[in-house]
Formats: sequence, structure tokens, C-alpha cells
Amino acid sequence: MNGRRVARLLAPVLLAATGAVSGAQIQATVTGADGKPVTQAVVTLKPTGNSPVPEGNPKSVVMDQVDKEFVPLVVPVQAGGAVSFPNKDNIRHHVYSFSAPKTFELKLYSGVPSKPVVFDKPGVITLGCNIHDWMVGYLFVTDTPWFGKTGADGSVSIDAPPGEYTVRVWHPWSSAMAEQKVRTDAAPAKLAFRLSVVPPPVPARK
Ligand SMILES: [Cu+2]
Repeated sequence: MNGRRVARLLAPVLLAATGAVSGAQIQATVTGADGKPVTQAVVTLKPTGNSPVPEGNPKSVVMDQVDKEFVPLVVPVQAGGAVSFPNKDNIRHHVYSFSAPKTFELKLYSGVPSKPVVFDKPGVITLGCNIHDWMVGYLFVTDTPWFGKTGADGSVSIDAPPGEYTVRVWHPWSSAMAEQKVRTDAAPAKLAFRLSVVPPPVPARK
């Protein structure tokens, strides 16, 4: 038996083992009032009651600037995590935030700023650029290690230990958050959310 065949035979066993360790999966699907999938919605899980939220291990994430836009529109990051703001354009940007959880500015720069910015407090950070008024992006700083962002199909899967959670959905184009409680065990839990999402008018570029 060659090594590749052994690997093939072992693969399902390994998958089963990692599945048991990671706990239950929550699959959330977000649709708008029109029934269409809502992409770039941030879904967070917080244990109900007094269950402690582990600090986890906040990952570093990236918010690009491409063709004078923030890409993607929304980047979730766990509190304590760092965000880098690489500029992929051949002109300079000047990124700033006036939002309460973190004010900062990265003065006129090209390429990748030498230091990423660390976000310690949960909340929404609205990003702008001093040079290009139409540029807007959002960081959603979470107070939980269990979160994700919906894809083009409006859905996201999040692994979390079995337990009872409050599941919240946030999107920059919705004034309200949607919320549901769910109890998970070994089986995946499927949740459907409706969120009224109103795209802002497309701003004029100078
Ligand atoms: Cu700019």
C-alpha cells in the first residue's frame, strides 16, 4: 500500500476527530427585505447568561485599498486584533477613523504602513480617506472569538463549543441588529435572519 492510499484512508478518520474537537457549527443565512442574500453581514455568537467568553487568540486581518475604495467593505476583527491597511493603488491614501472605539490616522502613505493598528475596544469603526471623500469602509470589532461574515450567498458557518448563544447580525447598511438565541449540541444549527438593508446612494467621485 503506498503512502497516498494510506493518506486517503486516514482522511475521513482525521476529519471526524477534528469535528469532534471543534464542537457545533452554527450556519446563519441573512436575507434582506427583498429576500435576496445579504453579503458582508457580521454574525457574532455570545454565550447567554454568565458563561465567560474566552479571549481566544485575535487574528491579524487586512483592509485593502484598491481603485480608491476600501476592500472589502466590512472587515470583522476580534478585540485585541491588529488590522493592516495596505495601499494597492499607485497614489497615496490617508486613512482615518473618528469612531469612539478607536480614533487614528495613517498619514499620506503608499504601500504597506510599517505598523498595523490594534483595536482593543469592541464596536464599529468607520474608516475614511482624507484625500478621497467617497471612500468608506467598516471594521466591526467583536467582543467574542466566535464570529464570521456572510459570503455572496448570504451565509456563514461558525464553529463554537456546544452551549446556548445569542446570535447577532450586523451590517453597515442596516440601522438595527437582528438577534436570535440558539442552543447547540453536536449537530449543526441552522438560523435564518432577515435584515432590512438599504444601500446608500453611490457617492460622486471627484
Ligand atoms: Cu484615498
